[in-house]
Parts: sequence; C-alpha cells; structure tokens
Amino acid sequence: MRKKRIMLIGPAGSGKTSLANVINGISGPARRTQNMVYGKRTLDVPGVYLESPWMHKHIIGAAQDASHVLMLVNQSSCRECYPPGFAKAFRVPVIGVITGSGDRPDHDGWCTRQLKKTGVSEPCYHVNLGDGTGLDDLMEVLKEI
Ligand SMILES: Nc1nc2c(ncn2[C@@H]2O[C@H](COP(=O)(O)OP(=O)(O)OP(=O)(O)O)[C@@H](O)[C@H]2O)c(=O)[nH]1
Ligand SMILES: [Mg+2]
Repeated sequence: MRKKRIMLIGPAGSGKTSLANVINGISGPARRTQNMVYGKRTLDVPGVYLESPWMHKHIIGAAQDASHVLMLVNQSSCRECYPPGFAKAFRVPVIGVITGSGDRPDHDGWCTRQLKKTGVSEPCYHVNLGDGTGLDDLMEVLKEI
C-alpha cells in the first residue's frame, strides 16, 4: 500500500509550504509552489489549484494519497477561496487551520466562518508560522497520524 500523507490546501500565500516544512522538519524559507510537492509526510498543493475551479477535481483525486487534509485560511488575507461544502468532497478527515494567527485578530471570526461554510468540523487550530504560535498543539495532533 502506498504511504498516505497529510495534504495541505489553501489559497496562495496562506502558509502551506511553511507548515509542510515544519511537519517535515525542514528549516528554511518557503518558495511559491508551482506543482504538487510530495514531502516526507506531506502533500503540498499549490494555491493556484484551489483558486482555479477546474483544478478542484485534481485536488480531490490527489487526496487518494492523503490520510488527512489540512485546510488553511490566513488571517492576513480574507479571500473567499473554498466553495461551500468543499470539505465534504474528501473521504478522509479534514482539519481546519487558521494561519497568521494573532496578525489580524479582527479577522478571526471571518476565518472561522469560512472554515465552517466549507464544512470543516470543529475544533480548528490557530498557528503562526512567523513566531511558532500554536505549532506544538497542531504537531501533537499530527503526531498521531
Ligand atoms: N507571520 C507569518 N507569516 C506567514 C504565515 N504563514 C505564511 N507566512 C508567510 O507568507 C509567505 C507565503 O508562505 P508560503 O508557505 O510560501 O505559502 P503557500 O501557501 O505555500 O503559498 P503558495 O505556494 O503560493 O500556494 C511566506 O513569506 C511566509 O513566511 C504565518 O502564519 N505568519
Ligand atoms: Mg507553497
């Protein structure tokens, strides 16, 4: 059986590659992702795939290689990016992650509602890839995967 990975989806610049690097234990800056990147434990989906509705079927297809899906929303950029109910298209558990946590606390309600609308069940996790806030809690959950 093929190894299952943690799939990361979210709009461009929401922190998928930065978070994938943390999960894979890689240090260093993230570059804009152009293609699906299979990491040691992760499957990093470029933001442009999510932003192009005709690519959604490829995201759903690629999720066959995933044990879980992390759906990211960034506090700094409130952009509608998930179709309503999108989380329900996956047959594996979906975990909501709000990145940039603390950068725009006034946007937190919008981010939570965005995740709810896409069908992600609670709780969602708050992290900041800049200062490491919340990463321990999320890594604890991912350790069991
Ligand atoms: N301060 C802070 N910066 C963040 C956070 N998440 C992402 N960034 C920054 O935002 C930029 C883009 O992050 P990436 O991890 O490359 O974003 P991505 O989701 O992989 O983007 P694409 O590959 O274009 O889809 C980087 O400069 C990150 O350092 C966060 O939680 N806090
Ligand atoms: Mg990336």
